[in-house]
Amino acid sequence: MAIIEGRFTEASGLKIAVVVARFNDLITNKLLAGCLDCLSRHGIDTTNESAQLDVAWVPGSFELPIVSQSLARSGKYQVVITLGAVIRGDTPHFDVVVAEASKGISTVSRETGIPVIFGVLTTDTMQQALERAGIKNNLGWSYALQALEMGSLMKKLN
Ligand code: INI
Repeated sequence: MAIIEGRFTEASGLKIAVVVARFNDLITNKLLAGCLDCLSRHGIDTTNESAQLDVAWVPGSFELPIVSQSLARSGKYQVVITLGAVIRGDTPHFDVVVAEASKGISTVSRETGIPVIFGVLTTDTMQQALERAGIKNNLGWSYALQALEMGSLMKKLN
């Protein structure tokens, strides 16, 4: 029996792209900070000179799939992390943006074979988003861990 699982400590050789939505950047900047902190503590070079990490900004979560697709297809990265925050508030736009972002991201992942981490917070209120972006817990950290695990796992499978 083979047990196939990813590790969190195989940063060397891993190249990661992070795509961040500028909409609700109070939240997404915090997610990005948590994400980079986790990557750095697991051995990824997150300095400005890094050859292991690139960060792309998009206007909103709706645009995460197209840019993830371009990065995944480039062949330069083993994992792509998306970061966004969609807050329901009073707008019906919420459902459209969440549906397009989630469907689009999973499609890119399956069609390119590159894991694309779904790091989009979907909350009813700004308070809930703040709690998940650092007040209680920073989910950016978890998304980074999931990226490391998937990068390592895919290396074993391919
Ligand atoms: N984009 C988000 O990332 N979060 C939101 O909460 C949001 N709301 O509520 O509208 C949002 N809208 C912008 C959207 O992602 C696109 O950038 C825009 O529609 C242009 O295509």
